[in-house]
Amino acid sequence: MPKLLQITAIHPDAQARLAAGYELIHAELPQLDADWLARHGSDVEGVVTGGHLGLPAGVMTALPRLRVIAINGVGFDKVDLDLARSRGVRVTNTPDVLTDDVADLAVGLTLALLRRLPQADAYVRAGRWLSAEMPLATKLTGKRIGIFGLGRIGRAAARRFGGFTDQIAYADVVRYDVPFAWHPDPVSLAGASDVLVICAAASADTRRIIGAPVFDALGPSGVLVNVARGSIVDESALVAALQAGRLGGAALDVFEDEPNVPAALVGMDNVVVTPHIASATNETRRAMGDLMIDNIDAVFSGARIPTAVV
Ligand code: 8YV
Repeated sequence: MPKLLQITAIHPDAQARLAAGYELIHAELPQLDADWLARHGSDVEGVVTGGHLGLPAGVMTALPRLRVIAINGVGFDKVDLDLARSRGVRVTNTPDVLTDDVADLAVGLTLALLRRLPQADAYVRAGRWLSAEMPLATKLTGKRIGIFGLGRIGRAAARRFGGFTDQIAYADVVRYDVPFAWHPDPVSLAGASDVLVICAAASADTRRIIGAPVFDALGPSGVLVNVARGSIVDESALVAALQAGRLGGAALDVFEDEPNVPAALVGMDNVVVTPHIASATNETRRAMGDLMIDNIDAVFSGARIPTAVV
């Protein structure tokens, strides 16, 4: 049986299927130091990782028999694709099967932020409803929604927000034939949006592209929603804009240095934070695990790889 280094947890059903076909070496990223790699590196023929983890270049180069990096996720921003190509290592991901969940969460976070659902829940639990009505919140229906990144997830989010408003715009490097207004950059999009939803893929081009000028364009009644990657947002500029009241609020599933969330964000009442759960449903994580294993099976059997990145 081929030997796989597994550095992320996957759905229990997928885990059972993986264990039946492969010899698994479990480790966490911080354990993979020079010592570990010297002892086990030459055994590893495949790596099972998450989109949020990827595989450091130094680890990839210390695995001489590596044939595949299988990502249990759609994002491949944490894998050096050129390095993989140059070493003849295949890289696979799990697109499509998680699109619905991520788009669902974009709507859920927007509603949670505008309608203050976490506060409302806490209000009832604390018995405060017994003495006073909760303060009023903000309406979603009719608001202007800006989608940054109109790929699969951005489109799915746009379809869902279409149930709340006909004012949907997007910014993307590509101008698509879609019934939404196109903006060439996120600042221009933010200026035309009440809710800016980040759905773009992380890359060197999108790194910290959502910064102070975007927050200023959104303004004190605008809000930011991020279900993509923390690296796309300039987190300290976000904290500064929120603290100064220059931005109305933020709902974030992803952060620059997960699982560390800046204390300043956690302390703010106009911020909703979730622990990178956009694809974290039973149904979707099972489907992601299955697709990831289909990819690995294909690499080792020589069949066509269902969803190869490299
Ligand atoms: C997961 C993700 O958190 O798909 C991605 O790129 O970030 C998420 O779906 C992760 O990859 C689960 O392993």
